[in-house]
Amino acid sequence: MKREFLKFLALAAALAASGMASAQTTLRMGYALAPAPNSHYGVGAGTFAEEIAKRTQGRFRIEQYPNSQLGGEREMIESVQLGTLDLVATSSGPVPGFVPETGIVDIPFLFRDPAHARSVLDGPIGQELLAKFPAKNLIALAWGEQGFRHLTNNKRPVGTPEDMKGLKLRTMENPVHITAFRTLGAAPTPMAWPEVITGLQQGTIDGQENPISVITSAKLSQVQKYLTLTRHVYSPAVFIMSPKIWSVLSDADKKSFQEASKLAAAAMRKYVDDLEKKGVDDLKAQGMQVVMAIDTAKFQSILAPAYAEYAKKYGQAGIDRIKNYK
Ligand code: EAX
Repeated sequence: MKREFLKFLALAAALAASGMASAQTTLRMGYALAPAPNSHYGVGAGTFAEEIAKRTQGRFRIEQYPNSQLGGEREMIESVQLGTLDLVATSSGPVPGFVPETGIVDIPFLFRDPAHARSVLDGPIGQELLAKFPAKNLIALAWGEQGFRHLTNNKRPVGTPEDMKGLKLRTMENPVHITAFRTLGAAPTPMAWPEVITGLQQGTIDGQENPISVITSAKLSQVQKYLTLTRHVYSPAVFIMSPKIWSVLSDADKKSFQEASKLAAAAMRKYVDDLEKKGVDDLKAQGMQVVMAIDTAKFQSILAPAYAEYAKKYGQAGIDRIKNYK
């Protein structure tokens, strides 16, 4: 009898162990654009999935939900907050609505170049911002990237701030961007990304602004005639995870998720770098009329009242700390 019982125990333990070994947790990750290789998000999510599988010996599987199929970015972040979605790779657009302090990185003409932005976001300033997310029931794993944003529209070639007057311009649902475009004299219309292409087709908006990565991936050359390389603002992305999942991960798994997100961000940045080189030529070949540069100082001087507002909101010291960061 005793022997039988021990046998039973051994069997139960073996079953449990084999069950454990094959147990796989599937996590869902949403993002706005096409899967790899057709967008920087797709490439980032793909890298993330591979690295997680490798680092956790397949215990975690990342299932991708591209092309806004789980909603706009604000909705996806809300779902992550509620725990009905596990992960999102998103632009910074709606993020200040959740973590207001992050709006500081959306200030126009703040970053000189990608190297400056990347060193700020990967350094203490960027990490301090990521550390603000848990208080809002979100875990920010790492900053990713979209590139510098440029203006597209169907009305006219925009070369000067005057050309922006009255343009019905879709902006992200981002208070910093809305202030900037209002100050420049455009008519900013905040709108979730999934509505933008229809809005451009139907003429409810004249234009929008996004990096070459997004313009290319979303095939905006089919619905927009003019492109101006304004580089008016750097566009970060961020990998966000639900605390519901994060809180039950072992320390080793947490480390794997953080490392995987950093490699995913690196893959996004490389993709953006490659596109910056050839993307504009491709868009020209697709028929877009391109204004290659603007007088940045002129735009900045018109933005003076907006800069005063940002200083009041985020503190001039914090803004200068980013500007002067080396
Ligand atoms: O996340 O909403 C936007 O303009 C974003 O830059 C884009 O959808 C990619």
